[in-house]
Amino acid sequence: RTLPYRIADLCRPENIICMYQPIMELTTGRVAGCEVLMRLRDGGEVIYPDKVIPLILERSLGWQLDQAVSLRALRELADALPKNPVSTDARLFKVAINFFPENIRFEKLTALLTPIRPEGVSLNVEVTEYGMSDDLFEEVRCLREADYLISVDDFGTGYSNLGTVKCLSPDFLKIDKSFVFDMEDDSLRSSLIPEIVAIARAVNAELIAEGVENEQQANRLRDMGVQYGQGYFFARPLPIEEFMEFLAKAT
Ligand code: G
Ligand code: G
Ligand code: NA
Repeated sequence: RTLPYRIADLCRPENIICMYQPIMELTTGRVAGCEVLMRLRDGGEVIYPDKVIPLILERSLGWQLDQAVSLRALRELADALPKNPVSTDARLFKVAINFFPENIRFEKLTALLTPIRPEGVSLNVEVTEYGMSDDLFEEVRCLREADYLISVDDFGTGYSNLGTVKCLSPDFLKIDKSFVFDMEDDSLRSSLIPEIVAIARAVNAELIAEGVENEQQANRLRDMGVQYGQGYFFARPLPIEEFMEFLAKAT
């Protein structure tokens, strides 16, 4: 059977794989946390989100998936982190999880996450820029009051303006990787990074650059005032065991 017909099966917990991509503090080189990125197991094959997300949304499986990913990731981290020396400094450790915009509801998310939130870990809820809407502001305000961190993902690719970002009042803006990729040839896009830095300052958010693939990018971003970086230069999304090895080496 073709993928669309198997999608509900693939979204079941036993087929969910969680990968962890480190997020680095650019000034110190320390690991600030990670982003959880899901993959689906299809027999011997691994399917990536971009291929299945449209199908998942079409079939209203978004909540099933976000729940399964959170449960899996937080269980794996709760098992693994205490065995790793960095866990002693875990208050600094931020775990970012992606949620579909319709799942960013205070009641729904806290019911799911409160019982499984590992000790000493800050949970960082990622919402894509194009998922931002008026009814999200109140949900996000409640989540922040309950000590959740909020990141706006793919920032710069949507249509949010200073006003929307100010209303949302996120902790982090994630600079979309397309801006970082274009840095070398000083394109229009990369010239916008200072503007993004200014927006972040105006709304009191910190910046995470995505898609950092080399040292020059990391250094330039740091010099422009971007606090955090994520990308292949530091590490690919890693399975939990390899992520723990990365943490052990980084400390
Ligand atoms: O790992 P990859 O680059 O293929 O991820 C692409 C995008 O898929 C991510 O940027 C994120 O927006 C989305 N994504 C990955 N994992 C999840 C997840 O568990 N839940 C949701 N809602 N989106 C995810
Ligand atoms: O939706 P979001 O932007 O959060 O997803 C990040 C995606 O970008 C993941 O699918 C991840 O695999 C991918 N990614 C992470 N780091 C890099 C990188 O340095 N270069 C490229 N090309 N992709 C990356
Ligand atoms: Na994301």
